[in-house]
Amino acid sequence: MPFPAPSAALLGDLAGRLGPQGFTVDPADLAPWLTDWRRRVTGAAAALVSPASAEEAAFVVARAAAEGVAIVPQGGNSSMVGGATPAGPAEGRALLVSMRRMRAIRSVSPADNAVVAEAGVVLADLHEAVEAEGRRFPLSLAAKGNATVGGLVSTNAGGTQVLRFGPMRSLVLGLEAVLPDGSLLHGLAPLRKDNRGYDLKQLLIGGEGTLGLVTAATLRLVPAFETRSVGWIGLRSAEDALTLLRRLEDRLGEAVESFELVPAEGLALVLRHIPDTRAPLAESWTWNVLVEAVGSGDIGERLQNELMDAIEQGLAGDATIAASEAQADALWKLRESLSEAEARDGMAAKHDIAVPVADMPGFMTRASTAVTARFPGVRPIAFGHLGDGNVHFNVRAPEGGDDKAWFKAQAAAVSRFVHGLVTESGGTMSAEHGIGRFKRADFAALADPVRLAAMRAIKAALDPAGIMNPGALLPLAEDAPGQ
Ligand code: 2HG
Ligand code: ZN
Repeated sequence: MPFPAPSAALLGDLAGRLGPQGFTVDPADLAPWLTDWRRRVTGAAAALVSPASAEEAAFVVARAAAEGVAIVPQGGNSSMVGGATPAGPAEGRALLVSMRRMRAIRSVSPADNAVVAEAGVVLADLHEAVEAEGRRFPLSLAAKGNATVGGLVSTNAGGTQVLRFGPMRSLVLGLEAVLPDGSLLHGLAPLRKDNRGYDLKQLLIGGEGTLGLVTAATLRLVPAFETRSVGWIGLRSAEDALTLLRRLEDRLGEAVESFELVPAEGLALVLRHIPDTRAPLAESWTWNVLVEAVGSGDIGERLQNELMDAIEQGLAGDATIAASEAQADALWKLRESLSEAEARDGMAAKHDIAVPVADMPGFMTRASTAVTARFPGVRPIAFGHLGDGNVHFNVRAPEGGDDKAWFKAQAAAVSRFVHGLVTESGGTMSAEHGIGRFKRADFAALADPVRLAAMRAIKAALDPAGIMNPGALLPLAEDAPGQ
């Protein structure tokens, strides 16, 4: 569907209402926001529009809708899947709507265990603000210095505490959002129960901006913890890692908040490329796990006893527990730098996949064997959120060659192959990053047609002109003939 360019009258109206802080067509202002975080695609937009309030955001969408002009929403521009880049069907004609000026924390209510944060609030700032009130927002990820509330909601982000608290879907109590016709949906009440039929906020969560523009969210908080204990464990197999997780859960219960898997080659990449890092254990182990347990004063001792038991019984090879917050941060840095270290090393076809947890060790072995047989020389590397059944099963370019040429020629075929294996295993080709623009074609080709048809029907009902984030998530006609 061809999208019109915004008329001079529309641009004039937006400039008038939003002022110089909120509206620009200067290419130098737009440039930093036109390329995705992974630097894989550069788009173009007619203007960069930055509303400072929900009312301004509603004005922008209403005026765009009246002309059928497309809108690409953007938060921290840290999408792993090109979800916020104005490339594709409306390229050069869309309004790039940045939510970064909406960065107020409207309220923190310890009594409700809830915070109301605007869409442009950066995750790290949110953490700080609620900590000052003796509470925690229990979702964290490596991009916390950039990722914003609106983007986290719209992608149903996951991260390293999903094991205990779930993804964004389970942490959003309410939303305020502009629907595609420009009307403002008010739903910020911090209700724990609300049975008035369809849960509209859940459509917007993970909707990738295709059903509306999130302007603020009410998020669930949990009590601050007394102490945390962070351990690093060396293991011989991923099966052992899963056995250890279940055992720690049996014995320490909900204290186990993170259980992150790091393969030997991943740790080696971090040590090679990231300054101020050092190997946590004397020997190199095929698999490593970072575990974080939180609780009262004795949690460190309890975790240590469990890990010693596991080593004595041969379940774990070696382990260390951080003796200070600085050491805990250093262990987390090893885990959180994986993505960056991998990127510095060269190109990789990236896959954010999930299968049933019990099958994950088996899947990683099957998929590694299959992908290296089909594409000789490639180097699979799987890391991440084992306890959620979600790993980043990335496939690195063969060693020594021109990795950019390889990526151009091979990455799409590798990804289709890996996503096919995941689908055969009853899994998902997007566990926490979304579909965005990069995975749309595979989603179109591999998803159950019934699911796709229902999604299209919802989209058509709420956004009949298709102006919200065209090219993200929903299949386009060119993606998969016949679907
Ligand atoms: C992580 O878990 C992120 O570190 C990034 O989700 C994953 O770079 C990746 O593949
Ligand atoms: Zn991840």
